[in-house]
Amino acid sequence: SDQKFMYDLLVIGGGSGGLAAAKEAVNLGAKVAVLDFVTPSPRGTTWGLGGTCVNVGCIPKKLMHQAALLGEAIHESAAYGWQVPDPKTIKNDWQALTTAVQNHIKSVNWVTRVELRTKKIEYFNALGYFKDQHTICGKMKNGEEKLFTAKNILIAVGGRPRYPDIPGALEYGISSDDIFSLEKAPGKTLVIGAGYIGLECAGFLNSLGYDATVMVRSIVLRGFDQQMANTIAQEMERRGVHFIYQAKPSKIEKQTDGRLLVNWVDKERQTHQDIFDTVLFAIGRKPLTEELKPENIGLQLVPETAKIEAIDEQTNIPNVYAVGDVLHKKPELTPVAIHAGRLLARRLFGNSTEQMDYVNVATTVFSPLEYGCVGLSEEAAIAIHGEDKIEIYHAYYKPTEFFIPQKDVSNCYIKVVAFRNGDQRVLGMHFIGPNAGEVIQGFAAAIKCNLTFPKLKDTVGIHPTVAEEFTRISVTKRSGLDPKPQS
Ligand code: FAD
Ligand code: NA7
Repeated sequence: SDQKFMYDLLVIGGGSGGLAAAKEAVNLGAKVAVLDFVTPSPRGTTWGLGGTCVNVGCIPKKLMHQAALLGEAIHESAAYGWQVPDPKTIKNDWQALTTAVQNHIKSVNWVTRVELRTKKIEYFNALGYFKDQHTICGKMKNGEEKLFTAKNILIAVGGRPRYPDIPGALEYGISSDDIFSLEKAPGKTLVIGAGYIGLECAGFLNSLGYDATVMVRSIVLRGFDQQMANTIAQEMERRGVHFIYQAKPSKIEKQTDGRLLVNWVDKERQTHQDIFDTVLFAIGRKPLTEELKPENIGLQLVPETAKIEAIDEQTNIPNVYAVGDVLHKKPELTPVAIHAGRLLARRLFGNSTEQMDYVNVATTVFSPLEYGCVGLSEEAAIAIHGEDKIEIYHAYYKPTEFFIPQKDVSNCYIKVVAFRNGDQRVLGMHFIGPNAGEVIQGFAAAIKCNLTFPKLKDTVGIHPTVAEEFTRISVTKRSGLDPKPQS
């Protein structure tokens, strides 16, 4: 280890990317410290070590989604012979749910703490900022400051939910930082923003029995295949989620009864209002880069986003690196942060030259009926390669398990985007239906191995599954033939 510095690697941010890099670095013999600090949300919510995914992201989100799926299953089970009490009398207990979710999170926080100790990664509950390019000042909870020096510094500070600049937003609104530990049941909820976080929250709240409304400024799920995105919204609407399109909130006021009066403006500039118990903002996330005092070392941020444009995770300051949600134009996903952090540590301390591949990363929207995808959307493929070069295959399908409870199959839909000629390489796969993430993950590996459409068709399905529908797909959009199941 370099005698000039206290550490070989100092990581700012103990979330998905930072912890993965720290663990890999110590495994390779480096001396490592991690600073992690959670600034309370505007309504005062705070949490432990591990970052967004564990505390206020993927994990609590998936657990609440699971609670929603179980509620659905209770209703279906009668059709399968289960003698359940009248489903209308079955209710979810919000306190019991949040307690179970929070207990799981606390156990993960604890395991993370223990793992850092056994691996001899030094952990400090301190908010870090740059003094110079090798020195970080860490501010502890009690206000005390401590200096840390390191040969290499990794920025893995992630981001936090944004709030709009309208009266009442900060005072009365909440975000995904608060919902998973909310003491009181949310009641009638307005979710503002139609990205994946907004749709997921509105989806599980509706399924848990709360009146949920999504306010959409422009389109649903920007960046995703728009036909798939609209199908997801249609399915949510069918299940009772309300959508207000082309609307922007303008004011939130608290009434004497404690409920929230929300004003919004439509595209004709007409003002509307309604009363909600909870207003949840899911309008995107802002990176926590300004707080690092980047000006102290001349660290460049992208002006429009305040994110970091790194080349192979290296910033414009050679010994300062960045991974995860702070990276400009990279997918904001936990496995992306982890993979990039791990590979970076191997390059820094393990003589590796392997670079992170950010292309064709699969993802899933855990809406009530899930949407999983990998690769290009229909519109992106056409924009990049031209309509003549692209073939779109699509199909509606009927999951076997939907028949007995007579579940609606109208939005179970899949799509394959491929080159029309040559090897007919598959460029994108899109799946709406049960267990979408489980379905898409394996196909993501196939795409990484240059899956072609003939190879997909030559794959023997597993019957009866929903994933096998991809091996049966044959109708092209171009043909105009009916993509509905013919049986
Ligand atoms: P984070 O995990 O955010 O960690 C950064 C840490 O650094 C935090 O603990 C922060 O408090 C701390 N910190 C910040 N500034 C400082 C400082 N100056 N000093 C010290 N510490 C600091 N991804 C998926 O892959 N799948 C999902 O299903 C999914 N669902 C999500 C659902 C929600 C509601 C949200 C909000 C996110 C979800 N994500 C999901 C995204 C995922 O959580 C992030 O991509 C991931 O956590 C990013 O990791 P990171 O290491 O960049 O940052
Ligand atoms: P996203 O995916 O950035 O989506 C934000 C949504 O909020 C999107 O529908 C926006 O509409 C909408 N939005 C943004 N600003 C406003 C304001 N001021 N008022 C109303 N609606 C607004 O964010 P998420 O929170 O879902 O996800 C966070 C990140 O995780 C995201 O960047 C993903 O890459 C991963 P728009 O389409 O801009 O009109």
